[in-house]
Amino acid sequence: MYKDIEDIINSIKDSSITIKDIINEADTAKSSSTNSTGDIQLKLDIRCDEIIEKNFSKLSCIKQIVSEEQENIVKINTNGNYLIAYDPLDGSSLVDVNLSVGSIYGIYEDSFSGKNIIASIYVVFGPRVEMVIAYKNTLKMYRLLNGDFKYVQDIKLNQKGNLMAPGSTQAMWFDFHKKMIDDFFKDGYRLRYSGGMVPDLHQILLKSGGLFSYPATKDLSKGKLRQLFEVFPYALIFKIAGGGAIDGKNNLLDITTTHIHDTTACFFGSNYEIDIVKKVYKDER
Ligand code: AHM
Ligand code: MG
Repeated sequence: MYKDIEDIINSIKDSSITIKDIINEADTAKSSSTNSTGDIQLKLDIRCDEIIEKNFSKLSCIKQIVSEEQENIVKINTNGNYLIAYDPLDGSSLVDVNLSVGSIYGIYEDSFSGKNIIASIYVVFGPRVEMVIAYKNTLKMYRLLNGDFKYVQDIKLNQKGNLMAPGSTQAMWFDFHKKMIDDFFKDGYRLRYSGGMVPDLHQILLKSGGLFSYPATKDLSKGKLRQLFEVFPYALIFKIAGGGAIDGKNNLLDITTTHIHDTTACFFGSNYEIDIVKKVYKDER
């Protein structure tokens, strides 16, 4: 089993090295197509997706893959053991303003559902390229140096942090949500929100805690972020980091997925902040 996971990690390393070059050089113009959520795809999204798919297709341990950029599941090997859901380049429109972006991968067994996720990996493309791997109760960070990913540190959250990343359109927030976020700021929390969940969550993880939220809103009753590609991978990461990941009331990994592109409200943070969210959301909605 470990050999399979190692093969998957090596495939992601290879893809990431190519993606880094593409980000540096690529055309960030819009393509003529939209993805399954209706976003206009950048040529960059499509190229990154193709690279990842090509590399995963070489691995016999993979049964199926599904990308945020594709409508359907792609079958790789009927006898494979693993299913991988991935977002090839999350926040890709930020490349044009030279902010950090990232790739997110969730590795599942048996079926694409939160309870079956066994490992997750994200890669941040910023001034540096860093990879974080959550597997078997460990959370390890690596950095790309001279063509290779070198181990840097394990990641652990404090019980309480001081960073706040409040997502979505504030005009659409419910009043109780707005009051909760305002109260965090009154309590001294500092705003850290770039609009890219990978660097925003990376900052919270590395600076010991806080809260990232993408709530249900008046216009999006199930939030924006996708369960399989974005939410479940980070839910596993925050669990292993010693924090929490909830939809307001329930643990994110307990959510039932009915469609591969389902979204959900989500909160990721250290325990102190997650407990406050639970208290506020308990009596609402
Ligand atoms: P994308 O998958 O289309 O790139 O969108 C996902 C991104 C996340 O990285 C980020 O947290 C969120 O969208 C920001 O959305 P908003 O601008 O509504 O806060
Ligand atoms: Mg995304």
